[in-house]
Amino acid sequence: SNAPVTITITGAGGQIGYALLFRIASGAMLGPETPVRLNLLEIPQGLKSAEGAALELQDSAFPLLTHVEITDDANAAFEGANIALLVGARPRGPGMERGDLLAANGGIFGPQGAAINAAAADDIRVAVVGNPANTNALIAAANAPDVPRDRFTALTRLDHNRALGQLAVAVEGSVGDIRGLTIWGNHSATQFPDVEHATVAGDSVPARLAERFGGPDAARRWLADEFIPRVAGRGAEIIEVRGSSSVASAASATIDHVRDWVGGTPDGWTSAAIVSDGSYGVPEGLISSFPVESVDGSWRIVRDLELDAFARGRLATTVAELEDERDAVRSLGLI
Ligand code: NAX
Repeated sequence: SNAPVTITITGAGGQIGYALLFRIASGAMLGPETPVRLNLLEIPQGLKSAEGAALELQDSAFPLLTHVEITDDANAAFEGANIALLVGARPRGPGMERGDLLAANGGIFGPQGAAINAAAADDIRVAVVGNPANTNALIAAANAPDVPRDRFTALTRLDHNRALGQLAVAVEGSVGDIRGLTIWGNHSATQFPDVEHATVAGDSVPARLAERFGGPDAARRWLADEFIPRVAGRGAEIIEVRGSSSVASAASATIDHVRDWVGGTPDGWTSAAIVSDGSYGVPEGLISSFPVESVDGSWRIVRDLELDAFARGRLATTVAELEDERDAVRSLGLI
């Protein structure tokens, strides 16, 4: 049988951690043939919750789960890690300025990057979920000079999946028939969910929307005034309706991201925040969401998509925010 894959999960005692662990142990992320070892990293006050989850993992008797380790020591947690899911982060507290938030997260993602550099396996793949995810990934990568930059990614798959869900309703299609959707930029309110190249069961999505809303101008208004704000604001909507932030959908998107990264994207492109090589004018080195395919275990940016003036404007706005965050963490000495 296959050798076990070691997966480190930070913030494993939290909400998303709880939703992730059981799906990973069941084989949803790496498939039914791959045994998994779980290393759970928490801060001291989160250890009990992680221990409780570990007891329930034992009680679930997952045949693929070979070992669970719980620790508050980052070097121990990333020892031999093949996959790292960085979920634990410092949320914005009352009265906290952006600089304070970035500094607090620098204090988490800097040392975790260094521990990954020191202890992880050569094939380490990192997915940052904790917010601000893109910039936390940038900080971790900057502190792991021996790890190839392209191993550090941030999650925009939840935004992608949210966009699929909204679009399926609008075109009266099913999410599984939609291709060619992209989330560009930052995992934040400035993100740009782009349907210009999307198809549903082979039909052009913009054409279907024009039919549905009574012409291309009306379709464009719906995209700008309803669809984009709904997708970008979905996190807030979930908090409003549910009384607590997205958890199971965030875990599910994390599973999708890693499953596709390791296993490929035979059904066409998806979205992930990866280090920019300068494509589409996104400054090199920023961790920005792109249309990506996974080929031989690596993300590749889908090239040569035509962006119209609207798309270029939206992309410029979200990239400017990423540059601001990068400049802020640079001036704080975090990268
Ligand atoms: P919780 O507060 O339930 O869990 C966070 C856990 O992280 C806690 O148990 C805490 O003790 C632990 N933690 C804090 N600092 C740590 C450190 N230095 N090392 C290890 N563990 C640490 O939050 P949860 O709902 O699980 O959300 C986790 C993160 O995901 C948040 O930053 C949240 O903003 C972010 N999200 C990101 C999403 C995305 O699409 N990228 C969507 C969902 C979510 O909002």
